[in-house]
Amino acid sequence: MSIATLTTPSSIRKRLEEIQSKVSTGKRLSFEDGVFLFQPEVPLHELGRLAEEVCLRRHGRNVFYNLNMHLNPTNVCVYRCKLCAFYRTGKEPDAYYMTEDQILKRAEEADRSGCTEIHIVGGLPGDKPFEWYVEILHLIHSHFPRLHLKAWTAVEIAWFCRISGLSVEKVLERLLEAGLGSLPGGGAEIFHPQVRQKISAGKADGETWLNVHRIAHRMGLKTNATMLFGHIEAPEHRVDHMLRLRELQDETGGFQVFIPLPFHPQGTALSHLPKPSAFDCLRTLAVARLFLDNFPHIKAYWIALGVGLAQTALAYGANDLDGTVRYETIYHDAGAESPEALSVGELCGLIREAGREPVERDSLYRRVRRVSPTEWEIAEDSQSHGK
Ligand code: V47
Repeated sequence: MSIATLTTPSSIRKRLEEIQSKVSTGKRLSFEDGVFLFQPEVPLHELGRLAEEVCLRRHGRNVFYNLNMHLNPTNVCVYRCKLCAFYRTGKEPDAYYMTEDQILKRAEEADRSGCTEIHIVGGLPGDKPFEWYVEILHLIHSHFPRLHLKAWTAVEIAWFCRISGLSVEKVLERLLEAGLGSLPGGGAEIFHPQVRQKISAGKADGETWLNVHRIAHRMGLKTNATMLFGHIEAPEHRVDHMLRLRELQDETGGFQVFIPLPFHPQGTALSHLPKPSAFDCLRTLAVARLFLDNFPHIKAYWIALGVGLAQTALAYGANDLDGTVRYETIYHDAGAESPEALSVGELCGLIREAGREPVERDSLYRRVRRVSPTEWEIAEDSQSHGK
């Protein structure tokens, strides 16, 4: 008799075996399956093993990373999301707006150091017109056209529609003309209104978030999706969130990656809550890999998970670590203890230690070939990695 048989109730074991058989025959997990897998009685290692199997089937031993920097043009925001430690009302001494010179300097540093991507998101100040956001993209793109601009979440796009009176299509058209490359996955939080209204009242609701991505996909843009977990939500809310993403992905195919983000309470209005445990983080990543059968990639964002847990996540279904990252503020303001940045050597070392093969990608998951530390090109066989 195995240890797992001894420690797992037979009803749980039977159900887990049904799910294992569904996964190995390529059948989809139901809402109820997803909720079941979040039960602490379901052995984490078995869940992880199953998620790893799915991941290996899709990607072999490849684990992706990129060279990127963050740019948060302002921390001033009209919204007062309880989940957020980053926003300022505008009156505090540390409220800021980056100048054009500062933005260009950051972009120049990114370009000079061989980055392929800048990740741009920020607060939404009440006094800046849509043109301000367009100009930020245009400024960077006109000086450094090689840099992919992964910019503005769906919440920001919905705000731009509101302040400009333009449709989502028109807003995205303007941003594309200015140099937009893809949309990051932020702002998704938890779609279910019961939770969303409590953690991020006022900003775009779940349906609006999904609709912005739907329209972006129809226009040919690739986008990412996140889920903020480990605060006041229940397993049902997490699975509901993933189900809505899976349905939209069936419709459009435009999502590249799912990124489960553990909540960091420090400095937020929810600072009384504990952080989600390492167990919970690994379980959530593994369930995501199994449930989101139509998402190519699952990202273990090392800034949010911490380096050790992100590395461990590579055995629980994740196949992407995000990037070198520099100038991240949203998580560091909320107490994240992860380093400010990782070098390429450190990232590759983490991946190799986990028994995987590091593969540099660009923001669209095309393989990058390094000519030198700062010079790069897209490899010819690159298209196959997007699927
Ligand atoms: O939407 C904010 C989350 C997100 C906190 O697309 C917090 O490749 C935890 O979306 N504790 C922004 N999480 C980050 C994000 C992201 C990160 C990396 C890669 C990509 C991608 C997207 O961060 C927000 C929110 O869900 N967040 N505050 C907090 N206190």
